[in-house]
Amino acid sequence: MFNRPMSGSPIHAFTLAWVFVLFQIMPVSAQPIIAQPQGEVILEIFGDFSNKNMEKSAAFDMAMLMELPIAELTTSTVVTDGTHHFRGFLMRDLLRLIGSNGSSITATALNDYVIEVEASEFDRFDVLVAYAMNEQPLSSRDKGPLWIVYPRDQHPELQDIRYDYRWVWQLKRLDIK
Ligand SMILES: Nc1nc2c(c(=O)[nH]1)N[C@H]1C(S)=C(S)[C@@H](COP(=O)(O)O)O[C@H]1N2
Ligand SMILES: [Mo]
Repeated sequence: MFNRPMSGSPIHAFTLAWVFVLFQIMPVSAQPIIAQPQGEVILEIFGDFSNKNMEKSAAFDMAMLMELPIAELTTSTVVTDGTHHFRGFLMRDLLRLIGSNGSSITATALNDYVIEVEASEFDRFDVLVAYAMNEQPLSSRDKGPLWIVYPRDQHPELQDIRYDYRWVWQLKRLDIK
């Protein structure tokens, strides 16, 4: 029993003191500030998250979305022939940026197609919000400007109709709850 570390040891107290000092000098909120969109808003997010840049939402133009860490993926899709190279950002990086507190994400498209997805899915899989396919920007005539793309070739369990309908193209809005 004598060689067990004692909870009141000086090192432990020192560590606690250091953590306390860190909290004093850190900014109150470690949340990144989301800038105001300068261009056309192409994605707007509503609901249960902490980091807004509008009164009730977080609004993004394309330039802001392209500042997120770039994620790439080559996969087949259910609506095109062969495989394609997609570039965009990870849905979970976007949710982290806005400080999402929700467990359910509802995605809405320009044609008012709506689908609800569990937020934990975006931690389990590298789901992209793509803005380019085969080095070309996605246009709104062709699934763009934003298309939710699942890594379907990388995970056989995603090759399923239940996931096919989560590939929302012409994504315009997310609601978090
Ligand atoms: N914006 C938008 N995305 C959508 C849909 C839609 O109607 N609008 N349909 C979903 C469904 S039901 C499927 S199976 C896949 C493929 O749909 P498509 O074959 O009509 O392109 O896209 C999904 N994404
Ligand atoms: Mo479908």
